Order: sequence, then C-alpha cells, then structure tokens
Amino acid sequence: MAQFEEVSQKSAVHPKPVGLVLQYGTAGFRTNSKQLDHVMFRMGLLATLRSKKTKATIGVMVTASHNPEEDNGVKLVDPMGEMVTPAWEVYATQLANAEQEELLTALKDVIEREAISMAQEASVFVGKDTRPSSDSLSQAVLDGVHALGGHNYGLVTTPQLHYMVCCQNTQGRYGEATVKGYYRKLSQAFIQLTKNVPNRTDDQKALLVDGANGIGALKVCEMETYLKNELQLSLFNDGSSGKLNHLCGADYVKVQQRAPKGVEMTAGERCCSYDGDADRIVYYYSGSAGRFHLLDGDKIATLISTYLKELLTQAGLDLQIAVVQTAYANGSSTQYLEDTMKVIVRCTKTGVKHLHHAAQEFDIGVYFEANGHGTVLFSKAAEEKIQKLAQDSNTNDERRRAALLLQNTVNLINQTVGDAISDMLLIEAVLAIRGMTVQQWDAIYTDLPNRQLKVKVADRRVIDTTDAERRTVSPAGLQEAIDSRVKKYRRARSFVRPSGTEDVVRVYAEADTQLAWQCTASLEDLMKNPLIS
Ligand code: G16
Repeated sequence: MAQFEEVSQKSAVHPKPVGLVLQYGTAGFRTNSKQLDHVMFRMGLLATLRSKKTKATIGVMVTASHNPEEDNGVKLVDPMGEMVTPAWEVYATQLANAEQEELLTALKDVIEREAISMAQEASVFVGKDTRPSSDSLSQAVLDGVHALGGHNYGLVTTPQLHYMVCCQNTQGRYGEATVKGYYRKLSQAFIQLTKNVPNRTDDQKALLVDGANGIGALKVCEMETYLKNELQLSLFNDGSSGKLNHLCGADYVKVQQRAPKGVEMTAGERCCSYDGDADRIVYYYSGSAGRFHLLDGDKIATLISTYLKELLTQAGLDLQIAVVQTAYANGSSTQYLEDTMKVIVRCTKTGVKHLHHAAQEFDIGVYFEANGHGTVLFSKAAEEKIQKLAQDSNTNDERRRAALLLQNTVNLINQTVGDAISDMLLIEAVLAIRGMTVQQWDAIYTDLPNRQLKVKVADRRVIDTTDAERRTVSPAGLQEAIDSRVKKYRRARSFVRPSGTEDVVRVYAEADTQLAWQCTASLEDLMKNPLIS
C-alpha cells in the first residue's frame, strides 16, 4: 500500500534512537525535547488512525505544560475535546517504543485490532505552545499526519485546542472551531454575567496576570479587546524576555508558595498565574503584613461550587453537585466541602483524565486538582433544565435571574478540559456577582500548612500506589515507614507517588502546624533510603 511506503520513507527522517523507551504518562509523553522527534511523527500517525476510527477530528497538542523549557511533550485529544481513551494510550506507548524496523508492524497491529478502514478520511488539528522546540516538533507531527487532512492551528493554548476539536465534532453546536470563536463565546458570557453587577469599580475590575512566559500570555492579550474593559489586566511574564515557567507560572507559585518573579503586587491586589500552556491557574495576594496568600485549585473549587449551589437553590433546580479532587487536596478543603457545604466529594488519581471521568457521573461535576487544573462539567440533562427555566417567562424573577446566570456560566466554562483563561473569567465573574474580595474568598476556610517536594530517585517506577495514590503498595515496607513518620504530627497526612510527567517522585505532607515541613523532609530522606534507591 502506498500509504505504508510513505510511512516507511518519512519515518526514516524521524528515526527512533535505538533502545529508548518512553511511556504515555499523566498527560502524554514528556521528556527532554531532544528525545521526542520520532514520538511526534508517530503520534501524527496514531492521531490519523484515531480520526479514521472515530470518523471525527482528533487533536494533537505539542506542549510540556509546567515542565522546564528544555522539555517538550505531546498528547492526543479525543472527539469531544477530552483526553484520549486509555486503550489508545497503550497503542501510543507501543508505537513510540517500536524500533525503526518494527514500526510498520506496530502500526498494522493497531489498524487490525481496531478494524480501521484506511480508505476513511482523516482530520487532525495540531497545536503547539511557545517552547523553542515546538516548531520543529509540531512539524514532525504534521509529517506523520501527512496529507490525510491535518489542520495546523499553530500557536494555541492546550484548552483552545481541546475546545476547537469539540466544536468541530459537534458541527459548531459547542461553538465556532476558531480561536476568534473561542474569544467571542467566552467574552460574551463574561459580559452577560457581570453587566448587571452594580458599581463595579476599576479596582474591582483590575487583575494582575503572570503569563509564565508562555502561550497563555499571547492569547490573553489577543482576547483583551473582546472583554471591552470589563476586566482590566496587567500582564507580567509575557514571554518578551523571560524563560518559560522559570521562577514563574502556576506550578512554581503553588509548589514554592511564593509570588512569581517579575509581578509587582501591592497589598490586597488580586493576582493569578497561568502555567506554560495555560491549562492551570492559581490566585494569590499579598496580605497587609506582606504575607503571601495562595488560593489554589481547592479554593477555586470551593468558590465555584458554593456559587453554583447558591444559584441552584435560587433557581429551585434539583441538580446533584459534586466536587472531584485528588490526594493533593488540602484536608481543610475536603472537610469544608463535606461538612459545611454538604456536597459530595470524590477523590481520584492525579491526572485530569481521571477527574474528568469521575465528574461526568454527576449533574454538575466541579473538578480541580490542587495545582489549579480543573473545570466544571454539566450533564446534558442539567444544561437542558437550566435552559428551559431561563426561557420560561412564567417563572418568578428570582428563579429566572438565577437560571440566566447559570446559563451564562455554562457558556463561560470550557467543559473540555481545565482552562486558565476560562477559569480566570469565571472566578472574576463569581467574585463580582457575589461582591467578594480576594480576602473574603480566602477566608472561606483556612488551609492546613502543607508542603510538596520533588525527589530524584534511581527508578521511580518501583513505587506502586493504591487508594487514589494515597497509599503505596510497593516497595514492601514503604507505607509502614511513611505511617510511622506521619503519626508524629497532629492532623497529619502524607503520601508519595511517582510523577507521570517528570522523572521524580512527588512527596506531599500536611499537618496542623508548619511541622508539615519537617514531615516532608523526613519523607525526602526516606526516598533516599535503600527501599527506593
Ligand atoms: C499534568 C496533568 C495534571 C497533573 C500534572 C502533574 O499537568 O494534566 O493532571 O496534575 O501533569 O502530574 P504528575 O504529578 O503525574 O507529574 P500539566 O499542566 O503539566 O499538563
């Protein structure tokens, strides 16, 4: 077949280093960009097959998100804008690791197992972030996609690519499959939500944004005119000089619990940081004594779910709302959500794909990782009920107002994946509607002091976990060793897990005092123990 000959020829231009083994991890393949050319080419091939199989547009995003600038990565996006289905993650790993001469066999194996008709047309959307390596690596993806209908979107945020894939596959029902269409839909919803808020001052409209020197900075600038001054952004780390994610960005701010470099904030000002591909966001401010206050994904989930619950009550809509978190969620947030707000809380493994899946089980599923990655999902039935009520002229004013707010809230949210820009607009709208300052938001509950570390070990894969990564099952004896350290601290909780995006083990601890720091330090030592290394 001519197609296979072409694959053979082109793959020779993107050769696989002999013996290199990579794994499709938490968010696709991630490693130093120099090791990824062949993987990109092969993911172009696989995306084309996935498109033929689903008879829908598939997305490929070239990004390593929060990782250092030298790294890069690639992940596939399924037809509704969600992460690719797990069975195809397995194919991705097989294809990426097939030695050069085995590639055609591996490819044919997928075609056979999935009974793919090669005559079927394919359509693939390719996007990339601003890393220096992203140009050539996205070209390698396009070489794989070849002439089978690929559409190159060039520079986009990860959530914009997910959004456009979904728009394309719903024939525009979710929105127009263009970046401009995305700006129009979100900004209209934001303006609708905030237009009736009385006396919003310029101070209330002001927000400091750390763009992590990445794609989010470029895109939020493009969007600003659509917002018609309803939000006044001061952008820092816009990529004009600094290095991507270096001393800035959502991951740095969350893990270091300090302000990013380059952001000039005065006491009480609202600030937020995106990560390198703008699918995460965290907020923060400086208190009067100069103390740094972080509002992470848990605080965002609490703010949004409180707002939605209130609107549901006002609208008289009986819809079940749940919050999905991971092991990193601060114990105080879980306690507040369960005991005070009385919402259902679920805990899943790290990785948006796991949270997204769990959130789909509810009428309204709010999911956020503590690192600021998250969104809200509305079931089809929930959306219909909201829409029906918003259009019902016989209902009373309070119910109708709440339903209209809910309807615009649905339009503001990018339901395909966590989205820093969409989340930022939602948070700004909620604060405006509820007349809350960032300090009032922060005071909803008090975080337990906590700390996160990365520890380099010889082979992180020796650690296996269970119970949504809250406990280890191997190596033998590790969990007991963790337990004996943790029990020295009050209200303490801790876990270790291998990262799926970096070659490190992540260590997390929280306790009712800053002794959480000691606890993580003792676990750091433990990781250097012969059990692990
Ligand atoms: C990705 C995933 C997130 C995950 C993060 C860290 O984020 O999408 O769900 O929390 O990696 O994962 P790990 O701890 O396994 O390295 P991003 O923003 O880097 O794409």
